[in-house]
Amino acid sequence: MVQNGKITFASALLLCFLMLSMVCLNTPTANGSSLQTNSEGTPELTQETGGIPVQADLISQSTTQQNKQPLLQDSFDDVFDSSIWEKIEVNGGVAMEKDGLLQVIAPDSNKSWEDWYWSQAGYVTKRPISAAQGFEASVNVVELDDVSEMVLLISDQKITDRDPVNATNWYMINKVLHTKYPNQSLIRVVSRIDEKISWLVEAPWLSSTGQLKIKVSEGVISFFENGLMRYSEPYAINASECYIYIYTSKWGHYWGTDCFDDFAVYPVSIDNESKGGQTSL
Ligand SMILES: [Ca+2]
Ligand SMILES: [Ca+2]
Repeated sequence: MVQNGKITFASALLLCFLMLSMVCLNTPTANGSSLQTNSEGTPELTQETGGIPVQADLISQSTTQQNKQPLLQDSFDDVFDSSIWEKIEVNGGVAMEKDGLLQVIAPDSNKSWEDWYWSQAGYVTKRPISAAQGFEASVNVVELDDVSEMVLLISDQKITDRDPVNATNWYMINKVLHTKYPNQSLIRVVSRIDEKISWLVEAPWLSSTGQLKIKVSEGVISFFENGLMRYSEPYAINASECYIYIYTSKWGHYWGTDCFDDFAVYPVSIDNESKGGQTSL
């Protein structure tokens, strides 16, 4: 009987834990008017135990761009290039090049996670890129262990004084450090078109580090994490040009310094891709 009692008690504990886990998965929503990239209402959260990347069958072919001239490129060699970038620094966030990296620094807000104290730090391109002609924008996340998330975002609007997700139209892919819930570190693909947010992918990340890439080609936008295609759909921003953002957006008790490196934007060559031949650009 004692043995059964122990088993029953352990089962009850396990059940309580599972129920608590389910409750915890419902990430709270940010207050106020600012749109934030929380996970509320995202059905993909149910995939947390599977560890199977969304659309894992769509492994991207290695899109090495060694034969193409980049439209933009920065390896962040300690000097801010004002011909390429403008800074996003909101609520004490700081973007700074150091040690050959773009460091994004989030202040200690001295508040709890639930207080939803947000800050942003990073870069946005000074000039827009032609979405009509297509491009591949990529950046490496080389460190993510302090701030909340590392974001690659494109938008037809340039915002530097608020969270860029306030823009009316954007697409993003981001790695999300979610240490409040163990094993809930995520890769996300999210869009906002005409103010309507769509949570397109939310799945366990491949790694805290690695390349984020957005490709726009022939009216299709595709998102890659560490070379794995996570999602693809028709490109829906009406504007013919877009700005490219790399930044962190942090909330609550997250603070510290994390790093990007090796940003590049390449043209896409339709002829090159379809024929596999050499096409001058
Ligand atoms: Ca560098
Ligand atoms: Ca760090």
